[in-house]
Amino acid sequence: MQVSKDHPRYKSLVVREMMSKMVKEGIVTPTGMIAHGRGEAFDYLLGERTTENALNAEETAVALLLKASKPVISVNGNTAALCGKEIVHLAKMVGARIEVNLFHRTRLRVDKVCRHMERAGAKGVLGREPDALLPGISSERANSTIEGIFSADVVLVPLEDGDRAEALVKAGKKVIAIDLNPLSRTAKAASITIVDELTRAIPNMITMASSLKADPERRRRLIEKFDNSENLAESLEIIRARLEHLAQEGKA
Ligand code: PTJ
Repeated sequence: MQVSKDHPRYKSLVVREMMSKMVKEGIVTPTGMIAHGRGEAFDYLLGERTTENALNAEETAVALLLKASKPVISVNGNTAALCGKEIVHLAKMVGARIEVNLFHRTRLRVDKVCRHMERAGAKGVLGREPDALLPGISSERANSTIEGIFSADVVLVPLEDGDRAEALVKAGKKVIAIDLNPLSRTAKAASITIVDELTRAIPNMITMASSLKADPERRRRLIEKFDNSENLAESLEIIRARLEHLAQEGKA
């Protein structure tokens, strides 16, 4: 489909076209389009911008990744499609491993997503040969690797709503979620929830990683001060205030 650049939702339409191509290639699962649509709806409510509290969560998340001794970035189909290259860049900046972990898991799909990440420059991608099961997870997401998520101390989990974040926290790990829905189970269970659109959040985090690397004192303060319940409440308040403002405009 040809998308006109003058269309008011040009960027959104281009991303949708790319995602639907990725569905045909088997990288994004068909229900990944529904997940994407839910994300777009929440982004609309948040004003399609990175909020102050999201920026703070992003910076704190980078501080935590830099502090970690075994950080891992978990990648699913949507994440690989939306920002594979940027994930590889961030992983290099913070010294994290990349593990492909899928909800709709088949060997073929895992291999396709791993290859997609390898084409984006990733080395040593984990996930093709899971050798451990994370306890307390009812889905295929329990499959993990001992080298990666199973023994990680900090796990970055972009774009999922499920029982894995809670199970990872129960297993003693710090979990960083990236999720536009501040009400999702993952958002509530995570140690740090970045309520921002993935393709805005990851480039921000790459930039932050350069300056935070040289500033251990700032890293320490960010981690010490962060409170995820407050952070989520701020996102909800932004949505509430925006809806109120729009409702008043509608009346005027
Ligand atoms: O590739 P698979 O098989 O592992 O499947 C991946 C999906 C995304 C289909 C699977 O994890 C899933 O069904 O996810 P959910 O339960 O729909 O949760 C996705 C969450 O991510 C929702 O809370 C969305 O609001 C949020 N989300 C969607 N797109 C974005 C997003 N958050 C940030 N940036 C986005 N671009």
